[in-house]
Amino acid sequence: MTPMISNRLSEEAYDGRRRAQWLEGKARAAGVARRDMLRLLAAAGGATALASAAPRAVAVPRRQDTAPGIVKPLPADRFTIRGTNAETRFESLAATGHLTPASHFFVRNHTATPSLDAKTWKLKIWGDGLRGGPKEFTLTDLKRLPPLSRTAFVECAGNARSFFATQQGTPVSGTPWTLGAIGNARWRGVRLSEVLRLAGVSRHAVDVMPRGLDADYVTDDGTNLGRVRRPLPLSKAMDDVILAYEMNDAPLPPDHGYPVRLLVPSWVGIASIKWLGDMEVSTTPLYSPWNTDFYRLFGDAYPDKGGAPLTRQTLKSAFELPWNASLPASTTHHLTGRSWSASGAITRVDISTDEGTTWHPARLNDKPRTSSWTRWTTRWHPTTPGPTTLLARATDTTGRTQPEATVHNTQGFLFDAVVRHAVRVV
Ligand SMILES: Nc1nc2c(c(=O)[nH]1)N[C@H]1C(S)=C(S)[C@@H](COP(=O)(O)O)O[C@H]1N2
Ligand SMILES: [Mo]
Repeated sequence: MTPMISNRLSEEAYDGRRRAQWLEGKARAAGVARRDMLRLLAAAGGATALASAAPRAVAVPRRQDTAPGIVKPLPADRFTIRGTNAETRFESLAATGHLTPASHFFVRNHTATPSLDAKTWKLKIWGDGLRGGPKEFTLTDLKRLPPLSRTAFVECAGNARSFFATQQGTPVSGTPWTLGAIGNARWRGVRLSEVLRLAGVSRHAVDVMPRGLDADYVTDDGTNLGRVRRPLPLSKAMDDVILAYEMNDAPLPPDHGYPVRLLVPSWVGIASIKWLGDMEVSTTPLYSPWNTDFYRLFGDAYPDKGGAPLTRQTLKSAFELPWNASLPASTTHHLTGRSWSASGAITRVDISTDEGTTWHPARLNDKPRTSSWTRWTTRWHPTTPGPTTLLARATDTTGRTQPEATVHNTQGFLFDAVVRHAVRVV
């Protein structure tokens, strides 16, 4: 088993360092125009440093439309860049429907989006859990199999982790996401179970280990953890997992796993390995840092050596409003938001505008389904100007309701508490 290291690693510091390295590389690369440099530096919040080096440079707006290793544009009104990752601004989802277009979908990259050729791409399946030898599948091979579509969200296990610090006063390590490390899309592809059967999976197999084709992940202290990979028990792999080649009726965009990613419905985002390259099938349990050191719960409330590897995502709600939004008093506002659960469909969403003293149900606008979000609306007629907190609390078919606080874990996973959304009545 891999030795414990993650508790010493700060994902956030790593992200920052990666960004600095990337900018340095870009700046050194021949032919980078000053305009682009300014743009890159503005994106990194480094415009001040440049301004002193080049006092005559014309100020450029903070367009923030790029991030290290991400291919698609990241306009500042839709995304907040966090190191090598891009968080969706929840308020920008108000302009989208039930499905999140790629133009608004968050990106979580451990390293950088690779440039892959679908024509030469192959998925290699290998390991002692196969009856015959290794098997290879081209994209054409996969597309010959019966296709299947499914709407599901991909959500980072660390989504909303910043609220451990800001709302509960217990800081955690990792990318300080607010609520936008989630997107809901229609995924089309083939069943992993079908491909595993064709590959000759044996009845003694217990785990599979999908692995991405992106670069090795090197931690802040220089440890090379190899390529992003995380074991999946065979029971899940043979259940509802999809080898997806389309997102919202178009080929997967580069940042979301082109040409083929795994889509593991309901599970933590890390399970849905992007840019899939190979998969080991094993008769003994498999380990990678992503199921030993990361994506488990560590902390006072958990066993000394940590809880079991995370599987299902949790339950959350979010308003489609900017933080500290100004809302005029004595006006009826139609507030919108979304709630989601990985364990069951959303059965109700309750709203409070008086610190949780009274709650009233929001109107649900989608047919609620597990692992896909439900949009809701509520009316609010504030009378008194001043700072106010909006609360939205979801309940799902298993009877679970969002709690007031989430039990602390050091890496800030699975935040499920009601988020206190600050607004100002003006
Ligand atoms: N190969 C590879 N797969 C990956 C990752 C990665 O960095 N490399 N990040 C994972 C994590 S932590 C999450 S939350 C999701 C994010 O998917 P998205 O970028 O399409 O939103 O992809 C997962 N799959
Ligand atoms: Mo993630």
